[in-house]
Amino acid sequence: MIKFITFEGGEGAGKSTQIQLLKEHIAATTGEQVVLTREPGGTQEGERIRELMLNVQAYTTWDPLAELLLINAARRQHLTRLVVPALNEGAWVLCDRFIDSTLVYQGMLKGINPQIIRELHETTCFNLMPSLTFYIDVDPKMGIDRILRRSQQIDHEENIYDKAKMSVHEKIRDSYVKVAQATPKRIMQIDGAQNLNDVAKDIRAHFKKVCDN
Ligand code: T5A
Repeated sequence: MIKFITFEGGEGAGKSTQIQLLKEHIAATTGEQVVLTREPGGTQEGERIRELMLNVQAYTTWDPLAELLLINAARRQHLTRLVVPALNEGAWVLCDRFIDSTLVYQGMLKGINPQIIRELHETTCFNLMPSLTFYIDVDPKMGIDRILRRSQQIDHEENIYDKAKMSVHEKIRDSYVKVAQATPKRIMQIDGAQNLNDVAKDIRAHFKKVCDN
């Protein structure tokens, strides 16, 4: 299903910025409805789970498997209440983070067997996969630097990962690169170190290529 598109990347990669730009591009070029959403979250219930999971105290208290179950609860709610109905109505759905985040953060970073993540996705989330994923790749130092600059400019809620050590961010990046390389048909790696407009241009070019095929 070509209309389900996800964005992935480490902290400060530029996902939220680029997903908004692609939303505007798709709405302007197709005239169709585009739903922009995020994970964890996307529904009232899911946003409450996001808060439980990502507040600064949460990192040390959640057992990794318990955290995975929370994410899956939020995801199922998100899929059944928002994503699947929107797709069934013919809308585009653009989601900021999805299953690849789980494979990277709960799988490769926190050590949960990826098979468990996949089986849970299959049994609780219809095994729904995006048709296209943009992985925005940046050096973690650049990503964290952007977040620090943003926090000086605007009041933006920091999450537990924003405060993690650089070695954690390096591991997140290595894991994303592995996931992207293992899934080249679906995941397009984009150079996020470029300026905003050039990143957006690369994303639109690849989007057009996929739509034309
Ligand atoms: N999580 C999530 C899990 O552990 N498991 C899961 O299954 C899921 C789904 C969610 C957290 O949840 C975890 C992983 C995550 O840590 P989040 O808020 O979605 O957190 O993720 P963040 O990466 O922390 O979001 P950020 O908003 O911090 O980063 P973005 O969205 O990648 O970056 P963006 O677009 O907000 O940009 C950050 C700043 O950089 C500037 C922007 O203007 C902004 O100020 N910027 C650029 N500056 C220069 N050049 C560019 N090309 C720029 N692009 C953006």
